[in-house]
Amino acid sequence: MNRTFIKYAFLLILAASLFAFSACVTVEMNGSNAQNGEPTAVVLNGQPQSAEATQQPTQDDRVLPTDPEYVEGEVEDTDSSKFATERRVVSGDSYKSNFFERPFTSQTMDYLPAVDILYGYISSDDNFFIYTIILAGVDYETNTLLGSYGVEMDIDADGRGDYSIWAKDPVSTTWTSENVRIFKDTNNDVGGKDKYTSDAPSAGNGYDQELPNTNAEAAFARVMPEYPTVVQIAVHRALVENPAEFLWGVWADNGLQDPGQFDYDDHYTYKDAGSPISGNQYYPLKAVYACDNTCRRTYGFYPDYRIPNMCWSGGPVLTPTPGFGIIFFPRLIPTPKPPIIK
Ligand SMILES: [Ca+2]
Ligand SMILES: [Ca+2]
Ligand SMILES: [Ca+2]
Ligand SMILES: [Ca+2]
Repeated sequence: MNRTFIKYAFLLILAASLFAFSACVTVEMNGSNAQNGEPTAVVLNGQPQSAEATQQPTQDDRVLPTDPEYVEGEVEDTDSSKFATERRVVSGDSYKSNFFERPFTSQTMDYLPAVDILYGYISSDDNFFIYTIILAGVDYETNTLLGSYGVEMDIDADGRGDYSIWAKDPVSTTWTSENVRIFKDTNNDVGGKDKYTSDAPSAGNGYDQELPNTNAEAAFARVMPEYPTVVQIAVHRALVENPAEFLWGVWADNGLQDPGQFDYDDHYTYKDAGSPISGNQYYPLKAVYACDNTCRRTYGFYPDYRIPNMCWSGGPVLTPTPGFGIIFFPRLIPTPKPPIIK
């Protein structure tokens, strides 16, 4: 056995144990204890409004993200493939609390593996926060990731998202800023009146300002080389005000795709949004469809109180075990599964 093998074996074991450990302490974000009852749905239509988007020339001489080898935080999400053939989910969707598990078409409830998040990770380097989103599969027809993949960052930890960064229909396996867009909420109305629950129907302007992605400090995305179901989004620290402490959560959205309507559950009533849970009075999905998000993890701080949208189990956020703060990364990616239906 050579040293490399031993090292990888060790890391694999470490990763596996960490994984099991974190699975125990991870809060089911959209648990079945959807205390607030039915969701309110917000609908965004069509593609994100285009802001004279200004694509960067192909030759990019800006500072690019590095290859993240380690993760500094993870969030687990419901795997909806389990009940996909039954066109329903059994957990993970708590509409009124802004937790969505909706990787299905509207009305017909066809399963969409390319918008079914399984895991989200955060890594970083000197210049970037790098988010990794693992999807259940690729789109059945295009064999690619189809939709908008994004991250919301709450940089003042008030429970309201402040920035959202999106990559649409990513295909490049090298870092590109093409089709990567950055939105900011300038009037703090993401989350609506009550940041803990749905305010629908209300009409704030959500993430109302698009920032140019052509400056030296930019955001990039790529499909992870050799992993077609994994997308990575790298956000230059300076773009989001260099936060040391913040919350982050990830998204997949091939439905509304409209940051201006965030939070969706403040715009669309539960009834209009529909529900993916069979037996729910609002089943099936309607206006808020083909999307998935995770609860948010903290980065750089460990509160013992509940912040809206945070993954929450009723106790303090666990600090990383010394020596286990980062785990070997690509070994955790599940093998893509074959199509289940269709
Ligand atoms: Ca999911
Ligand atoms: Ca905030
Ligand atoms: Ca709200
Ligand atoms: Ca706003």
